[in-house]
Amino acid sequence: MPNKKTVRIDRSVTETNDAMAQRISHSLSDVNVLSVNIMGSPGSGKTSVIEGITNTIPAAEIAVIQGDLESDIDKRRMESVGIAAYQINTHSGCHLTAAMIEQAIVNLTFEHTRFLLIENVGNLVCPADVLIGQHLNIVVSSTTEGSDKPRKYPVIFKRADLIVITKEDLASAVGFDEKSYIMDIHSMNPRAKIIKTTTKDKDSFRSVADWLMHEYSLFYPGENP
Ligand SMILES: Nc1nc2c(ncn2[C@@H]2O[C@H](COP(=O)(O)OP(=O)(O)OP(=O)(O)O)[C@@H](O)[C@H]2O)c(=O)[nH]1
Ligand SMILES: [Mg+2]
Repeated sequence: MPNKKTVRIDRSVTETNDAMAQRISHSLSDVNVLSVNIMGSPGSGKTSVIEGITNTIPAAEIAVIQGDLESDIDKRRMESVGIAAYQINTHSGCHLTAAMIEQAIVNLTFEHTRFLLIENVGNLVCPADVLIGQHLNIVVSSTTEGSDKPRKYPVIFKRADLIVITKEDLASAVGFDEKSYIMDIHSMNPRAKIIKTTTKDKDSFRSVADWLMHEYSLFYPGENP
C-alpha cells in the first residue's frame, strides 16, 4: 500500500502571509507610521469615517490603501479631500492580503505620513483573520445593519481595538438597540473602545481622530502628532 502524503496548503499560505505581514508592520514602525486595518460590511461607512477624521488630522499625515473588488471610487473620494491613496482591486477576493499591502506601500510615499489607514474589502467575515501588517483594527458597524451583528459575526468584533458605530442619525428609524449591542460587545471584547458617529455632525468624528492620535502617542512616544 503506497504511503499517504498530506499536503498542508492552507497552513503554508497562512504562514507566508503572516510572515510578510509582520515584516510590513515592522517596516512601518521603523518610520513611525501607525497602520490601521479598517473593516466592516459593504456600505457601513468606512470611507465616510476616513473623510470625517480629516477635519481633525491633517490630510498630509494620512495615507490610505483602498480595497474593493472593482473601481477606484473610494480612491477618488480620498484624493478629493487631499489624501494620498492607492487602490487595490481584488476582483473576486473578499479580503486584502499582506502581499497586496506590500505592493501598495511600494507605490505610496510616506514623507509626512503618520497614519496608514487600510480600508479592507467590505465584509464581516473574510478580513477578520488575515493579517495585513496592521498595528490596530477598527470595525465600522452601522446602525442600519442591525444591533445583532456582534452576536452573529463575533470573530471580527473580538479582533477590534475600536468599534465605530456609524449612522447614528438613523438609529431610531431602524430600531437600533444600542443597549444590547454594547452589552454584547462588552461581553465578547471588553477592551474594545466604542465611538458613535454620524455624517450629519462632522464633530462626531473628532473622537475617532483623538483615539488614533492617542494610540499613535502610545506606539511612538515622543513623536506625537
Ligand atoms: N445617513 C447617514 N448616511 C451615512 C453615514 N455614513 C455613511 N453614510 C452613507 O452610507 C453610504 C455608504 O458609505 P461609505 O462611507 O461609502 O461606506 P463604505 O463602508 O466605505 O462602503 P464600501 O467601501 O462600498 O464598502 C453612503 O451613501 C454614505 O453617504 C451616516 O452617518 N449617516
Ligand atoms: Mg468605502
